[in-house]
Amino acid sequence: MNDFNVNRIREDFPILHRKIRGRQLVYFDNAATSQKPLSVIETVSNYYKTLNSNVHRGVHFLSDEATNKYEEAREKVRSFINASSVNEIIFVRGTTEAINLIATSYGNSKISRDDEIIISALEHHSNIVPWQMLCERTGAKLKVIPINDKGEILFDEFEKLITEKTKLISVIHISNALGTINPIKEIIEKAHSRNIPVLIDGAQSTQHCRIDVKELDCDFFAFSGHKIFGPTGIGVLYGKEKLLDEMPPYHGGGEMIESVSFEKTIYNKLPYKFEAGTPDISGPIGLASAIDYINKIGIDNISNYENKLLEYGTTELMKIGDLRIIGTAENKASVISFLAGNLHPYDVGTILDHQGIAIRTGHHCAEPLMKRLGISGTARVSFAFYNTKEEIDLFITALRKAIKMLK
Ligand code: C6P
Repeated sequence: MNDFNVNRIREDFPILHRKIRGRQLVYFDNAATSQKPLSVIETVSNYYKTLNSNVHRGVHFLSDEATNKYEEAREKVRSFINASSVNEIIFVRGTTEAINLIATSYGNSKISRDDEIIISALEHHSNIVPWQMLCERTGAKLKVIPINDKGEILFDEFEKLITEKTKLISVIHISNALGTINPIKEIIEKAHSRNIPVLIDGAQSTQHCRIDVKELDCDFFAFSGHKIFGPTGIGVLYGKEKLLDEMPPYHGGGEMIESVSFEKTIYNKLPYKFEAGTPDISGPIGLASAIDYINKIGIDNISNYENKLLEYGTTELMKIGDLRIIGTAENKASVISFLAGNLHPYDVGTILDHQGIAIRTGHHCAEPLMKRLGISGTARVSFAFYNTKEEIDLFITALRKAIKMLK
């Protein structure tokens, strides 16, 4: 981490210099969305200033240039996650849309009555509800891998859930609510030994650790641009080409067709088959800029630094009496959920906000997980590589103050 200079990095993020209620902003809500470096903001702004045009349609110069940038962005994403081909990179709105695409397109064509889909107790609503909707449509069944009290999935139980009726396994890589890092490589290996495809919800992992879809051998992988320092409204669905090729389109309309007549429509080839209508164009271009930024810092440097923040934050929080960390898995990313005594997380969050500290409170879109843990929600801090130990100190002081006030 010798060349990792957090103060230098912070200069790249204009919003980090904002004062909130007269105090220096401490932004610890990175799992909800990350902040953007100036290079990303300027890339998006320059797109509209100099490049704005529709893609894959025009014969004119601007359209050609916009199309090239859009497709260069696809190549950048391919290389970032080490996919085999740009045909495996589908631009979508975010993780939520990526999972809905699979649940609808793959689900409707490959899953039927009495088939089984396996998810885990750690899932975000985005990786629960689309499968429930599929089950309602088809009569398939949803099975859930249980977890222990630390927030780790029970691998033995997972193995027992697999049957000859299991048609898909869809699991979260890193829990947004607890920070647990799931053993996805082992899950994928086990699933593949039974010829079952696996979807990984990478919404909370792509910004924290190196993703290599070829090495993981996952069948589908989903992530959101806004959580990896890119714009909102753009995300990525990776899918193995063979599987995507066999799947029917998700949305119908322009761009996803080869030819249309009232008698028959021939669909476009990958990846365009899944990108109906005018896409978000500045989004992928902004996302490519975010990937450049991550590559410049180095994802391994990011992981190492964030692990130090996690360790420091956990140690300092544990010094506070009558405070419980929710989610104590052996393998964790830089997310810490906690409950202070019997104080309501919302009250804690509100008082922290008055001191310029942004955290998230509530069920974190993981209501079944909260139910499993016997709580209604938590206060959650989530760190990014531009956060500092000094900010953790400010947070701890403010939290002690909040606890004193609320008791
Ligand atoms: N979690 C959080 O504060 P979208 O909204 O499509 O970009 O991502 C949805 C999503 C899916 N899976 C996981 C693991 C997630 O964490 C999220 C988003 C945010 O934890 C907002 S609820």
